[in-house]
Amino acid sequence: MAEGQPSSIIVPKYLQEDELSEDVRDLISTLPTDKGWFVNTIYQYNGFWHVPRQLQGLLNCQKHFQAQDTDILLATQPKSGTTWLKALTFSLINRKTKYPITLNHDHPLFSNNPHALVPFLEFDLFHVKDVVPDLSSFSSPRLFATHLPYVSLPESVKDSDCKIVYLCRDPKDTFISLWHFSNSLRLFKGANSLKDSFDQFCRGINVGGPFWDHILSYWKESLLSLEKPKKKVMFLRYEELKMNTSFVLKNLAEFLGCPFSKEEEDEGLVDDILKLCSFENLKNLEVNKNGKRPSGIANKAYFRRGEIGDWKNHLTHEMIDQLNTIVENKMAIFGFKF
Ligand code: PAP
Repeated sequence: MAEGQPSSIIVPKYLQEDELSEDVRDLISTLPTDKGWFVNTIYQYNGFWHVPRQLQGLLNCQKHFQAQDTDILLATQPKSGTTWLKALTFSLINRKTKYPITLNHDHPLFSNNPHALVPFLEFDLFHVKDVVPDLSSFSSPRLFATHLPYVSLPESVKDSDCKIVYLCRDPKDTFISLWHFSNSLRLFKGANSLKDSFDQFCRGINVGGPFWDHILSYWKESLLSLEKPKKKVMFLRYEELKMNTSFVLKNLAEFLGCPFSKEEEDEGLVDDILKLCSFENLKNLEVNKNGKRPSGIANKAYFRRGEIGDWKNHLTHEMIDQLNTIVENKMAIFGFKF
């Protein structure tokens, strides 16, 4: 148990520091540190901030993960809509083979949290010290997720034809979602204050931060990939997905090589997937109301409000200006705006 954390609290496995391998311990002893939101200390590696177990997963998957050309990797920063993207993509790619879309509770999304269906490379598969996971049970196309920035992806992901779907979200909403999430885990005595967390977020110090560099790392790759014969990175925004979900879903299906046929559209399959993966449907399922991840985190922590603009209820005018200015200063020169 880390200092500052009350003894009655169970720290989720993926945040525990006691099972780190020798090389990760050696590495973190050399890295810049700051105060963590979930654990006492976070570490800066290759320009981005990580919890120690994530670093172990990062190094392990960099070393051992062999991407296949047919793989699909969903990349996000924490709290930018990962759970939703997992549900949508899982439904899309499996609809013609293993899991036809149905709203009568036969589909795996009715009994599994989306995180159980689409594992994170660094948190769920390659996170255990000295263990290389056996991925032979995954059928093609294999679907994985990651919170890693582009620079830290395994080389085989960059060198293969595997596809990457990146989803970003307005940092004001990402921040509020992350702040609520960190407090809902109640890992520390007392809550992380909004002001302190905000100051850290603006300095880029949060898991996956700086947010501007994380987003730009994939934004630039998505632009580069437009010039290649095969588009590799599809760049999505939570806000677009929310406002124009069926249009984005159809584009996503095209990009993943499984476009909707006319018959499917006529049968209303697009709408069925949207209903299946909607915030209201997923949030109210028994598995997401009362289930837990193997890490110990309650599934309900992934479904809070699912809206655009909740930041208006929390941030002062000064805070809003501050975050907007960061976006303008760091991102506008790359043609990126929120
Ligand atoms: P993760 O990166 O830790 O997996 P992630 O799923 O990205 O978390 O973030 C959770 C956010 O997505 C929550 O936002 P909020 O705090 O602003 O409410 C959650 O409500 C939202 N979310 C989860 N599922 C959906 C969904 N089906 N539709 C829209 N938003 C969703």
